[in-house]
Amino acid sequence: MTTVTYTVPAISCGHCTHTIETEVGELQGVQSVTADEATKKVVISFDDPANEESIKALLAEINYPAEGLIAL
Ligand SMILES: [Cu+2]
Repeated sequence: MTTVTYTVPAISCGHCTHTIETEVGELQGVQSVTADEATKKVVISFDDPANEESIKALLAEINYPAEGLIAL
């Protein structure tokens, strides 16, 4: 399993974190998603077939683009 942390500047309230957790959580292969309103960080753990490209593409699609990779 791979865990990544992204900064998502568009997070502004609890609805944002809920949307991200729900949408990314539905992606096949994603094991867990934790979005934090205060730090605007999203921690995602995933296995195949999910990958960073598909996760970032989904975040962009739901209007919460990831700013960068913080840690592998
Ligand atoms: Cu919000």
